[in-house]
Amino acid sequence: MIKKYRFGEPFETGAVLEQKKAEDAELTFFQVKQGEKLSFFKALEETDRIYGLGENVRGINKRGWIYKSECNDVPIHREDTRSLYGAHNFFVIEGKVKTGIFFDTPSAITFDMGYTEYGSILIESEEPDLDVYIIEGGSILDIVGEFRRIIGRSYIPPKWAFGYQQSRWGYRDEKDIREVVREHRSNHIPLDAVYMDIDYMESYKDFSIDKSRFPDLKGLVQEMKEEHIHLVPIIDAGVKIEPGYQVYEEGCEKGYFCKEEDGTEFVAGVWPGQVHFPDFLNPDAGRWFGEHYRCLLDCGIDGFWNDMNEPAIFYSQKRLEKVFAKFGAYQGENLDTHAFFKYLEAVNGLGGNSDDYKQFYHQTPMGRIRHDKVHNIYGYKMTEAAADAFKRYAPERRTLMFSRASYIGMHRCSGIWQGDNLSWWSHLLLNIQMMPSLNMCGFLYTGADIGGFGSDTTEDLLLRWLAFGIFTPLMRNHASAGTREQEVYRFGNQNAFRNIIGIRYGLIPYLYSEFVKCAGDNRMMFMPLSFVFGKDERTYDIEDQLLVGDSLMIAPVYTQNANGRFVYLPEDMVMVRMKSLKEKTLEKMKQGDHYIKVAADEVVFFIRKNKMLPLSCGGESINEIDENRFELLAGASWDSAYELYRDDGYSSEIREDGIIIVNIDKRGSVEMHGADVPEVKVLLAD
Ligand code: MIG
Repeated sequence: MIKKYRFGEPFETGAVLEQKKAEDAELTFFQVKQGEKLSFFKALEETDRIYGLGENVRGINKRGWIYKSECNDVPIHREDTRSLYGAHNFFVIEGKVKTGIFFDTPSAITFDMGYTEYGSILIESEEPDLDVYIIEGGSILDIVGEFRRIIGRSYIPPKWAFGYQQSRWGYRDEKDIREVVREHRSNHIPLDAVYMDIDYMESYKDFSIDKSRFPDLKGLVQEMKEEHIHLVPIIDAGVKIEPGYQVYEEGCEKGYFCKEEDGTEFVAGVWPGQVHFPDFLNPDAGRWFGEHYRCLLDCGIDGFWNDMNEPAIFYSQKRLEKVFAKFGAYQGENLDTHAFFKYLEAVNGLGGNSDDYKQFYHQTPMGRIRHDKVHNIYGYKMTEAAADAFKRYAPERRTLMFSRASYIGMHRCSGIWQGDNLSWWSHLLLNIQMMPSLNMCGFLYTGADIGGFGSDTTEDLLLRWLAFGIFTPLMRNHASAGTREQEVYRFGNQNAFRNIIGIRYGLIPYLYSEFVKCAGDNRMMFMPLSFVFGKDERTYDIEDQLLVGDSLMIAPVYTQNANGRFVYLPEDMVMVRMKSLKEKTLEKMKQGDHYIKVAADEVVFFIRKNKMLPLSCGGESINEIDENRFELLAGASWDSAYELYRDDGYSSEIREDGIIIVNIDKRGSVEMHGADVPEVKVLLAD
């Protein structure tokens, strides 16, 4: 059951689709106090666990740390970071009683989840206007399902977006792009997309193309399509201030940029130097910005990533000027420690300064509003503007879209990537642990920068990361400028890379089928074991194994120089060990603890009891996957069942008759129901 409680007059974020009447009664689940901030207090039971909060650091159980929803550009995030790129204010308290809670507010809110006092949680909202939703009844999966139902169906990307994708901030021109494609194709490493980072633009101007580096983008897109490669350009939030540049001129003329109190446009510094921020909270401005994606759609582009839309600010012009003035005063001085650190503080305080978010305003249907009060939905509204434009200009197909900043609600029109991580083993673990939290908040199409974005990767980290990444819907290798090159063909063990990525293509029909079913039924695709095996207390502590869809459990290796790891099986399962799609062994294993060896060039995962995995023969791009022929992997002498969903992967709707029901009985005979049943071969583990 869902109850909604209203405080003040909240700004409509768009997160919840179902318009529900607020309760007349007061919220009693929390002790509510209006002091300097609006606060919500709740004592916890010793054994309560807390799940959710989407994109955040630390483990799956969020108890014991303090998180702040305030979309932030944090390229070096660590265990003690409080805010990342998204704001996902939904969580579940799981204990003797189970309760789902969603704080719908576009401004900053802090979740002290047993940080100040392990025995209680304290939630503090900067603004007094917000809606609180309380969901009670049923299991944690029921609660998540109920929440997902009110926020609406998750975004479904085109099927090619499940292929392997290669990116790097540093591909400068069409020659670089062609080389990436050639290296993959000639080494038979599967690939479906290559990314265009900010260098394709002319002086980092949105919707411009640097002609000296991309003389014929339309031609290049066509050439790539023939190789079954999609090009995916980046779009940044800030619009360069440059007289004569059309987007800038139009935005000024129409009054579509964010303004300061006195009505002049707010000036920030980002990649292009000085920029204005489009006012995405003004629907007309959003529509106008969305129209500009057309120039790329018209070149045949069918995928985008929206960046820097927290919005990230390197400096605001006014603060920069103040700091310059300060510098002047320091010049020629003998800087003592105090003065020196003041100096440093001033410089370091230029980027992402929260006071800058108080300097500009939005013109919304609800009136003028200061940015900090709606900060957390800025990236969401940018991305929604793009997605609405795709519906207008490319209605016949799905367009790939994912964003860096996000708020719940954006999950209906876009995926996210998990921001700038680092080539750290701990960030591989973070990637694993973030998946279920994001799924709880509606974000199904997601993945991290495989291999790590910042700092230098190593061959073994990349191999292990890929061995996990083959399960994430977004599987993209991406790295920052200035770091070690990390396309897989740069490393020695070519066979291992080719085979691991090849395994992904065998799994795609299963992953896609699970993805679409989870979107359609408001379910999670990545779950901690405890969500399903809740009666088994051992599962409460397991934060490095996940259930992936209906049939699989994974237990990735995420430490360097490990030859294997301990795995806990909550029930009897089939262990699948693969060196490649062809070289694989199946073995039935008993419920309990096992030490499993996993070499760096292997993928090991588990098929649940009475479930099965339909495995395809793979391919070097999505279009090569034969969805009419499968191997069915399962345990011998079990009854196993699976519902396989298939569609063309491009048209916008879920196909009603796309499901095939597959059963294998104890003797190993197969029965299938549905239209166009595939050819199957059964592979059973004894
Ligand atoms: O300030 O476009 O997260 O993926 O490569 C860095 C350059 C700007 C941040 C994104 C990253 C991208 C990079 N961008």
